[in-house]
Amino acid sequence: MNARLAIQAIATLLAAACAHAAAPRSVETAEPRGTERLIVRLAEGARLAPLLHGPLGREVAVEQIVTRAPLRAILRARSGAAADARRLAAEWSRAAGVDYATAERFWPMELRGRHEPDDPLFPQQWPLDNRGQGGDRRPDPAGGDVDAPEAWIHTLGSPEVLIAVLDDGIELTHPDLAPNVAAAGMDFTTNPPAPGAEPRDDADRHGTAVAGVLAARGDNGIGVTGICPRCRILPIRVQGSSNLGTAAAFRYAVEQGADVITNSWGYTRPVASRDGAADDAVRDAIEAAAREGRQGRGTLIVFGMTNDNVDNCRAPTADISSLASVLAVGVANHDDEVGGAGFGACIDLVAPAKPKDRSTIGVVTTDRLGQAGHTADDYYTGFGGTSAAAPLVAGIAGLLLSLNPDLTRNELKLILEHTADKIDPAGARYDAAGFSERAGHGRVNAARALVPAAKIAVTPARVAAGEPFSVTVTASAPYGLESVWWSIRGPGGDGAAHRRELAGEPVESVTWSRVVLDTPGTYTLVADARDVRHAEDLSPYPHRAGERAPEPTVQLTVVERSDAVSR
Ligand SMILES: [Ca+2]
Ligand SMILES: [Ca+2]
Ligand SMILES: [Ca+2]
Repeated sequence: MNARLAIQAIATLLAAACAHAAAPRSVETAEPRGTERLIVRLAEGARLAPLLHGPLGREVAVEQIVTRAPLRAILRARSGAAADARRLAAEWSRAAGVDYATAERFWPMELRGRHEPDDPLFPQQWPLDNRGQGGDRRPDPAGGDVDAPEAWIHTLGSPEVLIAVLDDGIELTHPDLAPNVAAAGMDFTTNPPAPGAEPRDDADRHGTAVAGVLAARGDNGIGVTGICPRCRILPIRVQGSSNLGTAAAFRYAVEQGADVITNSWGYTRPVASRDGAADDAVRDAIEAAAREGRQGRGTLIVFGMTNDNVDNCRAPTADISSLASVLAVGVANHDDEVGGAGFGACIDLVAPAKPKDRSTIGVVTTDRLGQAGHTADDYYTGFGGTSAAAPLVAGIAGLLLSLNPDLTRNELKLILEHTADKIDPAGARYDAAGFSERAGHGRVNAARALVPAAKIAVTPARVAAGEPFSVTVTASAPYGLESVWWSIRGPGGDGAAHRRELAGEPVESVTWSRVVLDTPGTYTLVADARDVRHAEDLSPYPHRAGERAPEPTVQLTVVERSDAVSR
């Protein structure tokens, strides 16, 4: 079977699995479909020929010798009947020298759509998988989270991906963090900086919570899981550092090979600088990291915006997140509502990290051990806000880099933005380009970010027969795009695909202009995109945008030519 056929087979299996899920329960007890084929394995040293020449051999033909030692062979019932294959398998399995014989059967199967870790506090971690744990009563339990279990079937994160946490130190010996901590880190609050980024005093409890959201070890049977359960953490202590110390911390992170630097902090009053956003030394270090880190691919620098409801992108409340080289993260709540925190023209994304109100559960994460930290426990259930939103986004970038370490900083940003969900349209008020000063490009979605995703737009959406319109397909794929295409379904559409081959860029937008339709009616335009790995990868990874999610569509109305004249 060639690779493309295999992928079609997987798609067919997926369709079969879906059909099975929708079928009545009796399907589960029905005999699975069989064929005339059976497979036998002989004991060590046993030979097939004597069996074939005896009474067992009369009704079968050898289709294939699969292996010779031990001997495995596929046989075929000469009658062609599945029932005979099952009877023959039973007879062969009782014969001397036969290890087993079993008939071919199509057992119903489904592709695993989720990976649920065994960490005991995971069921409380609603930003990863929202099932209404927070006491909210949303009608749609699919929202209000980043769809982590659906993302984790593709990767749990790679230990090759290093994410620096600039904060007030991290409890390095916490059993849920220690397996993912790359190094003891560095403390930049002193001059010279001191090795080790442990918390220093009782007030230092924030970084331990941030690190847990990012990369607490998952599937280890204890505590919580981070969004990137196998990424590595580089701890760096900056709380209380000077501008020179903070700038040095960014340079250190880059020198240590950080792929992403996550920051859940800001200055509490405007910095004396040209725009009040960032001191020149810090600004320079951030811009250099974004430009030159990762051998020129660029280090992704993520900042949480303020938890105050102010414009972080303009003076006098401008924040470090207003720098163009920073990915600025705002916050959404359980119910996928935005608002109540930092906003403005510089916001890129929001992440679900805000409890609905004081009565609902917060973000559950690691705490300093024992009496130290937020609680007397080793875990804390009351974290949240942009401090938790930033490491969620940083960790999803880590998952993307685990799939494709060559992605540039800008490509990471574009993929995260392209695949974000446009939550809370009433509160966000997205513009025509899909941007909102309250939600940025939307709420991050890890599952959508990790697979090919496409969107289609048509302008104008209503034309006269023969009047030109244009179609734009925007797509992303972590491995890079091989092609995008779209087709028309409707009265005068021929269904033919308008295809564009691409050169492997991870995000592309392609426009077909001056398209015309001569037959009035309502049309549906359907888009899809495929990644460059589709031909060689046989895993259940969906290599087409339409393979897992519904195909992206848009409606177009074509009216009579006379209507256009009179309108
Ligand atoms: Ca979900
Ligand atoms: Ca854990
Ligand atoms: Ca504690």
